[in-house]
Amino acid sequence: MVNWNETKAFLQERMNGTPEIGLILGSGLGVLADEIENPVAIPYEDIPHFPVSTVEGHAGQLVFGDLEGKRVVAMQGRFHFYEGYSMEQVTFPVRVLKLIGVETLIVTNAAGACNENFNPGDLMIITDHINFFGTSPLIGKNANEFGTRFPDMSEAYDKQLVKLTEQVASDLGLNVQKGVYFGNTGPTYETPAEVRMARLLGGDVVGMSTVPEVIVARHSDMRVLGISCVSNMAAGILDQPLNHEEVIETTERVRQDFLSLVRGTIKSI
Ligand code: 6GU
Repeated sequence: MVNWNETKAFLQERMNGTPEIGLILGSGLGVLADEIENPVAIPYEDIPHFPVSTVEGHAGQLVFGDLEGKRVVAMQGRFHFYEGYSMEQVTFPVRVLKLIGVETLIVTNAAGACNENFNPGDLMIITDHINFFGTSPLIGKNANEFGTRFPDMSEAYDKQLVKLTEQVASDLGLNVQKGVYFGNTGPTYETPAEVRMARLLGGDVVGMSTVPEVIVARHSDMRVLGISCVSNMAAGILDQPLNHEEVIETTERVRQDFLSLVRGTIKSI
């Protein structure tokens, strides 16, 4: 078992005030952390018990500071199950955020659309998810200090935060989608048949993250807001192959809208 107190004490000695909001920034969305004022950045490798990030383009640090007048902490770079991290490692930072005072978690990702009405570049407010990882981060002895054995998931994504974010989008003149995030392990993108399945089962977008973190966040009763950036149409929808470069390029194109939406939402929380 992990000694949470070592991680907690280490961060509390260094952070500049208690963060109310935590942010997990997905592929290409880590730039939001660069906008944090009065930043204190702590590389993951310096934090006791923290897994260490491997993927390029992920800075791999916690950034504490102020954003839109709120105290925040951002995870610049996350841990993916497909990288070989255990579910416990993938979700370790979420529990750390809980321990240092975070009450609201904003989780972001790049995802592929299986809903044909969506377009690359769309932003989607996550209303619910489907855990298709074939496992759960909560398997094993229950961590009673965080939450109950059988957590309720009937409102994994906070309805009030969904509403608030919709309002912010409307005020900014941004057209946003709402929908269900279908979580797969990756690292392959889905086959066209798997994309049809995801759609048939109720998914609007497919991705390789978010679900484990949200499960652990809800276990400890954090309020969750999820935002997907639709970087591409999922396989078989368009007559073209998928590539990681397209995912990165599209994310770069919608970066400004993404930043405005998240900043606006943080301001009005
Ligand atoms: Cl099409 N699938 C998954 N699983 N993750 C993605 C994606 C697709 N596009 C971006 N991320």
